[in-house]
Amino acid sequence: MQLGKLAIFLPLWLLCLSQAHVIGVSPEDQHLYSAKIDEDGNQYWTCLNDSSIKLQLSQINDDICDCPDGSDEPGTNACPDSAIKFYCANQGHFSAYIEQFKLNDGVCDYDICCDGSDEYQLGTCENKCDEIHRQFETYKAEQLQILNKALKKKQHVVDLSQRNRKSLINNLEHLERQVPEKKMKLNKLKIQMEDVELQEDTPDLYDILDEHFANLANRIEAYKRDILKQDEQLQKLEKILEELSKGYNPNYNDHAVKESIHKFQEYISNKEDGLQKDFHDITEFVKKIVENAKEHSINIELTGNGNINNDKNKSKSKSNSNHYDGVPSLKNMIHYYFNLFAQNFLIKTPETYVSKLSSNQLAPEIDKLEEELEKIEKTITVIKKDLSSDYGPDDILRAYEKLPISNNLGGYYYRVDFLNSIYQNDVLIGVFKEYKEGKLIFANGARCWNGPKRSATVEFICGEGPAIVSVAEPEKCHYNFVIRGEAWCHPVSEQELLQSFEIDYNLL
Ligand code: MAN
Repeated sequence: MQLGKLAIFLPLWLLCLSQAHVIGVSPEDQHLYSAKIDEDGNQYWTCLNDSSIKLQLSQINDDICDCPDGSDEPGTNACPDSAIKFYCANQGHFSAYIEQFKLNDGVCDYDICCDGSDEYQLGTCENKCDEIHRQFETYKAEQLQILNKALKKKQHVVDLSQRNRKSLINNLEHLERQVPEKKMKLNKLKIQMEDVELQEDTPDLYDILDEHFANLANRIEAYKRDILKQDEQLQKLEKILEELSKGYNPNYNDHAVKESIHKFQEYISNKEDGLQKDFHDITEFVKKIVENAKEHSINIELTGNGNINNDKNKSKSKSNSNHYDGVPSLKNMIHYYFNLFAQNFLIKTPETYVSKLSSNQLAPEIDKLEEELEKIEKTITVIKKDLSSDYGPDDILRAYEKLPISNNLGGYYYRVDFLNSIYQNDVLIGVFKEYKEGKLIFANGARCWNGPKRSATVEFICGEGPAIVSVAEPEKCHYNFVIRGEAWCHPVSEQELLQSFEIDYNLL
């Protein structure tokens, strides 16, 4: 089918005829320069950014700027402010775009247009793409070899930073595990301390007992006086009866008198010795009991059933229990009731058992534990902050944490301790502040004479290292460091290599 006939059936805007090759335009964009046909069958073209501006096809690349965006002059330098660049095909190498002002200026810009097409009007630049591409391939191979070596070294650095991170995490976990255990121990000690303090503050039960015993002693003293009085009267009575038994006249044969005297003599012969010695020293004795009780109670330990279990007292209490079988002596009675009282009122249950340590012994232990805990918690905070800090991709700076580097540059000895500080001879340039946008920031260094505090920015480049390759002082006492190292290398694309590639013109 002929194109003219097709035009009858298709809307005009769809009818775009293929246009001859437009110089300066890439093959992908050639379609933008296709001719359009108006209602009268005439071919035309419109500016790319303004379709109201209709141009003849011959106005494209006619060295006169017609379109505001310069799109009608892709192959000339007629539009000075045009953003449009000239396309070089660079067959055998990489196609590229060159600024229009470089077109046909008599200079062969082989670094961009290796085919010399930027000088197409003069035709003075022969195509050097084959040679340039050969050079590029050699450069690429060298660079990739260096880079692969560097990336292997980088992997070791990454491994080291991961190991450093891991050990930090291990340390954190170890410390975090200690916290609950230590807190529990501290709590226990504090509870013990409270109990001990309470115990120490509580009035001594034995002092209270002492008072009770003193009352008891007074009452016993009163009984004793009564008994002594009665004893005195008894002795008087015995004396009367004794005199009667010696002086009565047996010849009167008075049966009642004889019977009474006989019973009296029987009474005298069976009579026991005088009063016990204990009985005479009641006050002293009660005092001694209280003292003994105090002494013994200190050694009291608890058994599971809450009974007194005092080894020292075991044999005593056993022998004492034998005494309770008979008529209790005053001494035994006091002992018995004291034990009973102590067991019922003085013994604490095992749950409320208090430490044998005094508050003076507990306090330093608590202080020590509190200090330990505080130290641990501080370290935990520091580690957590460290772990959440940005140390670059793959945490790379962590690998250099304890590996400072140094170099003599411009008459100064520089020492960079990555996450710590930078020194110029013995002058502090700055302490590590942060890692920001790929750079290390150091601040708060030694103040400059009549100037600010010293500070620095550290940038990194890929290459053999780590090494300080340059130090500049763009402003007074602010320093720019460049550090080179494999850790800052990364795989590169062919396009990136092309950008760093430099032609050896001697070989052309
Ligand atoms: C020293 C060095 C220099 C700095 C001057 C400022 O000489 O730290 O880098 O510029 O002091 O007085």
